[in-house]
Amino acid sequence: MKKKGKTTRSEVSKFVRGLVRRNPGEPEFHQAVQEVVESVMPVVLDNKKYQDAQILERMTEPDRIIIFRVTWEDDEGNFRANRAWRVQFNNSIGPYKGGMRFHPSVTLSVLKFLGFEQVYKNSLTGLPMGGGKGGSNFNPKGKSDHEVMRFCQSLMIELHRHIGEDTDVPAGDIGVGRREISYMFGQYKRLANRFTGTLTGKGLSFGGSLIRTEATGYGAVYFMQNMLGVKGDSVNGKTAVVSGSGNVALYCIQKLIQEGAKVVTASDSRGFIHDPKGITAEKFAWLKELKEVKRGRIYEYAEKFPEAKFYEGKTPWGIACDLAFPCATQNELHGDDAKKLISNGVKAVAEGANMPSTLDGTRLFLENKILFAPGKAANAGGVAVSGLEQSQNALRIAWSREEVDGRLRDIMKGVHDRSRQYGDDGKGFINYVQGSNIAGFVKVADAMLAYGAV
Ligand code: NDP
Ligand code: 2IT
Repeated sequence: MKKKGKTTRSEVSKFVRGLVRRNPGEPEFHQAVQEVVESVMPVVLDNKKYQDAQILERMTEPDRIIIFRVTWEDDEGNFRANRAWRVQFNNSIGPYKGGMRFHPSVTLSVLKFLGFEQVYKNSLTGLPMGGGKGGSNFNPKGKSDHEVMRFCQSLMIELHRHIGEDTDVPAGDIGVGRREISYMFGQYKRLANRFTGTLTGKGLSFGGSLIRTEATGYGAVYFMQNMLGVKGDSVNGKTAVVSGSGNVALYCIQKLIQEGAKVVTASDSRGFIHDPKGITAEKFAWLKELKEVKRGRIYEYAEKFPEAKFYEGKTPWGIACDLAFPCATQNELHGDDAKKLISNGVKAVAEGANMPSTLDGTRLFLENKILFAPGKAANAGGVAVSGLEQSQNALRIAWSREEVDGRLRDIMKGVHDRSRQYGDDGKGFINYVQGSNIAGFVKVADAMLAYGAV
């Protein structure tokens, strides 16, 4: 047994060394692969069919990457240029599917990590979706609606030839919400002269799905409910710490309030607010308007509600809580933060963001037997409802809120149960990292084996 453990470890480091050599200067991509390979290596070592097929080498190489320049004109009449990418990672079980991110920190490494994660996440949902991701180093913050429109239209002039309802279906992510999807879809429709479900997250009057806006945040809370449910517990009455104040964070907060939890924090890249009395439904309505309509900053919450305090340049992980929901961005929760949460008695963590915990942070949660739901499981609700939007578009129908929410709840239970199946150590602990990685991997790997040399 010990010998086998050692072999697994050395095979993981050998594989990751090769990956780093093949993909220099891509730390986020290395990190995402390392985490998955640590989980799936024992399965690969136990199955000659996977080794013979070089399955890990193939699954860590994207099918293709499209890189292009986006030139656009700002409101002062200056020409501006950005770089954009679409990483089409793996379409073994369905058309490429995944969001577009607009943020100055976007690099190829970031999009490869996100595309790689998306492959496993989409597999876990049980829906027929492959994995992809795209984006640009364009910064929508501070830009006028017209500037954002011109950027989106220019981007789509290139992207439109690479996507389609049966090829690749982009959606939103950081910096890409309803406004950006609408501009991109409008331009896609014009160029393709076809009205199809080629993007998801659309407006409700032109093919969007009810609950898509809420889906990622709601889904993270449903996943948490499933984890706590195994222990006969629930979120009701718990204190929760949430990071971020974008799409995922907002609807995570809303669902937590509805389920009877007390949410005491929210944040953005400038700092976090702590409201010891909790964000009530009334305060949430104000916050939602601040972020979604006024595009305001989180410190304004502390100006409006004097019981809250704004902590500039800080993250919320030092605030005592039962439940933690990192919902902002990658690597926002480090080993030291995990230690603070654990010493303050955190019971469970569900990642609304993609890879918000560092490898150190994740290890500490698992070693301390904290219920820990990794992003690819906990935030799968967003892409799952995107998948439901694709189905509705294909059928040319629109389901009710109740119908979509019911399906989302069922899908999140499915994601939970599949992750539990492969992550239960038989001694009372469920390692959801291992479970979700293996469950996501097996389905895609087996499809690739069936196809032969692809
Ligand atoms: P939004 O753009 O709506 O919000 C992002 C939030 O995170 C903002 O509060 C933003 O603050 C903060 N943030 C972004 N970058 C940083 C940074 N470098 N440091 C600190 N804070 C930062 O994005 P979403 O809510 O859609 O996405 C949040 C996370 O959830 C991402 O990891 C995304 O990949 C993931 N996700 C999103 C899904 C979706 O459906 N939208 C689905 C599944 C996962 P500020 O305004 O100051 O930049
Ligand atoms: O990371 C993600 O899963 C998303 N940004 C959502 C992708 C989608 O296609 O809805």
